[in-house]
Amino acid sequence: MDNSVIHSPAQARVWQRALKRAGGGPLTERAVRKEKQRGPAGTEAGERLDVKGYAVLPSIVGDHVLGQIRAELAPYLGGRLLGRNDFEGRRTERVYALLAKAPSVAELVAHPRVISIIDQLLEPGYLLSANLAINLHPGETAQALHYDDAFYPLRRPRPPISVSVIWAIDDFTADNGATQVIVGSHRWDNRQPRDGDAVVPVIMPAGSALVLAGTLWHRGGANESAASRLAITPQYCQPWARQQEQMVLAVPQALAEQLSPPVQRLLGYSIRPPFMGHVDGMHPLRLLYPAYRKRRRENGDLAARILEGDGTASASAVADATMRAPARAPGGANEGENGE
Ligand SMILES: O=C(O)CCC(=O)C(=O)O
Repeated sequence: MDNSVIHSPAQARVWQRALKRAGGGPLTERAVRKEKQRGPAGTEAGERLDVKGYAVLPSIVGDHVLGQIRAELAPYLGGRLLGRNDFEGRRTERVYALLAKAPSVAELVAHPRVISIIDQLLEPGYLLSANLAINLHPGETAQALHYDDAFYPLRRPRPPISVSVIWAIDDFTADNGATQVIVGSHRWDNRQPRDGDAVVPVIMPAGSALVLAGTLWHRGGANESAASRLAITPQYCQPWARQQEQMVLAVPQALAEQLSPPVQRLLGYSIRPPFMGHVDGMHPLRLLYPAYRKRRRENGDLAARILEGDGTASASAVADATMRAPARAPGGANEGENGE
């Protein structure tokens, strides 16, 4: 059975080349599309994920974004949200439903460099399964080793059903609880970790992203430093798998309306063909955009292309078709075709 992270060598090649060419800069959808038309090339980051089960994208967001996220999270990090069991960590704060509390986290969730990798690992229409802040306080002990898609009851070895990203908001150091991984364990069958398995800390500067296959054994390390270690971890799952957090309930509709269409789709305002995710027989985006049906009638396929995100509509067209849409639905919420 194919238990690699990358489902095909061709997929791997596309995003590795695009990453390489981006050379540390933002990786756009356009760059990935362009790469699809080019010939074969190197396999750097893809090999890392495929062979090791994880890859690090160093320093891909700057201090400004990190500062905004810290400021938005500050009201939730006063010691009220300590873990309720050893897995969550009794000296660890966990903030869930993050997009309802810290909107700047959307920049991490939809970061183009990360998205271009996940696009290659999961099927189109994948969802945001979980999205939380993990703040390890001094004295926190190492977490139990686990893999993140373990709650899907499907036998290993297998491709991952989810992909986790752990963003370092603070530097991850050898002694402050940096995430630890067992390299290559994403390929294991039902083997459990044993004494003697090397558990390696992933040391990276603030602003870096660690991308982990959902099948990779890992844990939060012990925080033996004098300062806390803040991470944000968006986790993405196959479009046919249940999300850990019920995102459309976790993020109130009025806030979801403010998010970008790609993030709205990740929350669950999307259809996995032919009809998984419908609401009352219709596309869930109708709940966010009452005028969607009218716009579709007026603009032909434009609204659909934008809202379904096939990547061919420009950002300004997105803004036009979504933000300036009239507030009332022309014909009542129940009108419409399925899976539009
Ligand atoms: O905090 C970390 O570094 C990892 C946490 C983790 O893996 C988890 O809680 O599932």
